[in-house]
Amino acid sequence: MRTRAAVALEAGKPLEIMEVNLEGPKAGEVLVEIKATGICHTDEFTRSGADPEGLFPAILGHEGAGVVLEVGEGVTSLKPGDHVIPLYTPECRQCEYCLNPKTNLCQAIRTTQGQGVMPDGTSRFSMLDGTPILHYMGCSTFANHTVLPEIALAKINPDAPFDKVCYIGCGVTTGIGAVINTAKVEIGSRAIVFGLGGIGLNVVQGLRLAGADQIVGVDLNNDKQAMAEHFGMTDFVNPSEVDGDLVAHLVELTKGGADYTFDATGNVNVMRTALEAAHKGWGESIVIGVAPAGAEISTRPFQLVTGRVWRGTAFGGASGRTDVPKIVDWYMDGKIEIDPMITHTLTLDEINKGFDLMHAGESIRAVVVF
Ligand code: NAD
Ligand code: DAO
Ligand code: ZN
Repeated sequence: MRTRAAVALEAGKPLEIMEVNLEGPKAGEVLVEIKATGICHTDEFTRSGADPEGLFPAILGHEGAGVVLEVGEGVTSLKPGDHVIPLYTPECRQCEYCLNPKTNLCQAIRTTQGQGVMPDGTSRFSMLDGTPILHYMGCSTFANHTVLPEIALAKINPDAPFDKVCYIGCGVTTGIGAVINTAKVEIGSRAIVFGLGGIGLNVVQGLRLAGADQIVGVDLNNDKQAMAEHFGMTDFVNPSEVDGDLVAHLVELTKGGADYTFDATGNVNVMRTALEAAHKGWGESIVIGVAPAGAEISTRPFQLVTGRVWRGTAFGGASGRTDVPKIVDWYMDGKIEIDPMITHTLTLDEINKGFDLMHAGESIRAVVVF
């Protein structure tokens, strides 16, 4: 079949909207009509050329929602008409990683996914002249239709609005999951969230859901304060307005350091501040942000000797096929909020505007609706 897609032809260039060929689903695969997709920082990391593992030409996008149109041979858990969210972290429920409750990093299709191809080693997308186009993060949601492995699709409530729940495909789950699955925050905790963007705001609402008493938000941009307060932030700190040492200021504000701190900036200096602002003896710091290629974190080892813990999280520690449908239900039941974070809605033809809004710091999430 043919479909319309935003194609990343070369690193650093705007995406090009074009008709592409899409082969139907092979065994174990599913054809999905994408109805909406968020534009995330990670798409920009790859589009811009900053991602050393970025491959081109490719169809980017990994935060989508849509409807199953056709299933390949052997697919048993999905049928045409099912509503789904693509998963860049799949859940095969059989590999050594899926069988270990300590991780969500299913490895069943890891190698081929990283190479931009389906598990059989080939791409389903090509240019009209036959040149192959690579998949991205196993999802390629910047296309009106895409093909995914069955294990990379979460079946969701059919009443859920695509233009909102697509955000659960990355940002919402990453932020809330970091609190609930990775940190396992207890009621009454004190927490600090560094970076109040698309991920940090969801950490803030995850902390409110977990019953944290104090939720300190840290951001260089004062415009982020009002939205973060709406989602549960109790104190706001702009590091550029703090006299003296930021760690000392945060330790004092949280009466000895926070039980939990979260980096949602991707800046390794911020990651160090986050670790050192965690409480001596028990404070845990969770790294969510993805740092630039080659960047390294450092601190004095004595920070760990004296009981602070440094931990990382991918996709909020969520096992997608199991957890994503539950998070969609939380949204449908009003337990979590998404709508105010979808600040812009665009057509596929306007997708490059979504990246401009991100650079200008004007959007939390821009969503393309097909
Ligand atoms: P964003 O740009 O929307 O938000 C980042 C926020 O950090 C902005 O509000 C910015 O003003 C603030 N900030 C920047 N530098 C700062 C500093 N020095 N001190 C305080 N605040 C600062 O980005 P996002 O979409 O929220 O993503 C955040 C990070 O999470 C990115 O690195 C992204 O790649 C990563 N991410 C990780 C996962 C995962 O599974 N671990 C998933 C998705 C995204
Ligand atoms: O299993 O080795 C692996 C890869 C897991 C990929 C996890 C990616 C999480 C961070 C990327 C940001 C996603 C938007
Ligand atoms: Zn697995």
